[in-house]
Amino acid sequence: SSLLEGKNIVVMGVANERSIAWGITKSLHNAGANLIFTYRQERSYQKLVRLLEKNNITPKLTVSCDVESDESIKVAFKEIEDKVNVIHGLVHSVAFAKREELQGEYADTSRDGFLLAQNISAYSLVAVTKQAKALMTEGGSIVTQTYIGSEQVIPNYNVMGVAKASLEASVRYLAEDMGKYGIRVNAISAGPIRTLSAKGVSGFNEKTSIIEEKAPLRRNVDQDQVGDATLFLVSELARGITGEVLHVDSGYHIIG
Ligand code: 0WD
Repeated sequence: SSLLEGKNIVVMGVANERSIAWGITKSLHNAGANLIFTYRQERSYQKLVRLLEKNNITPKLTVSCDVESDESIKVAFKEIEDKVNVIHGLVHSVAFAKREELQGEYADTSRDGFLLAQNISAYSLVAVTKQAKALMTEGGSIVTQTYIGSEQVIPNYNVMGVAKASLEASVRYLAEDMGKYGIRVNAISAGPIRTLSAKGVSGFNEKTSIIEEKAPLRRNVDQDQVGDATLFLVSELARGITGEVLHVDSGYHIIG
């Protein structure tokens, strides 16, 4: 399809082949988008370059961006502005919490662990939206990735569940702010998917077997399903949708 022909889309958060952002990359590429990637670690950059080569995807640009730093975000978007000028979409697929705070009791969360999770997993969307807005002069669509741990108590998800609640509230406030500029802001709430980040949360296997047992579709979701749903939200097909959290979880969230 050519849903995104001629559109410049920024993708943040490809760490490796298992990353949700990699599933998203394939969907956006197949829809004809020009892709701009941001990465944090050198290791991820190396992996990304190899993955892109292997899949015959030529990136429009690849820039370093650590969302914990305003300076790094500023420099990254300045480079995007200089080399690409107008962007039409941004995919935010980054989160972080200390491993020791993704187990045991939420009540034991430290102040700095709480703030770190909020900083990288929630505030970062606010910071990048502000920068992206300046380059979305033809309107645009911003999509972030959340998880049901924001709505319900999911064992061990703890500090990240609270950060995702903050992320989802940010999606709504940002949607209101950005709407007048023709920019939509939405989230996808994916079911559990085995990735590098997911390994940091204790009891992951349990989560996927509960989906197979209880979700209406009786199977887990994968990166490609999240990729296609993200493509929908980025594209004009979703032009009437903003401030929404779209569950891509085999229907698990409707089951009591
Ligand atoms: O089950 C899952 N895996 C689910 C994940 C279910 C529902 C939602 N999600 C969310 C995650 O919470 C996250 O927001 O999806 C998003 C992507 O997560 P992922 O694909 O599971 O994880 P991973 O492959 O580890 O990618 C996360 C990226 C990594 O990229 P780099 O290049 O840094 O290795 O987020 C990155 C993380 O390191 N990240 C950062 N990127 C920029 N600046 C930062 C940072 N400060 N911290 C972490």
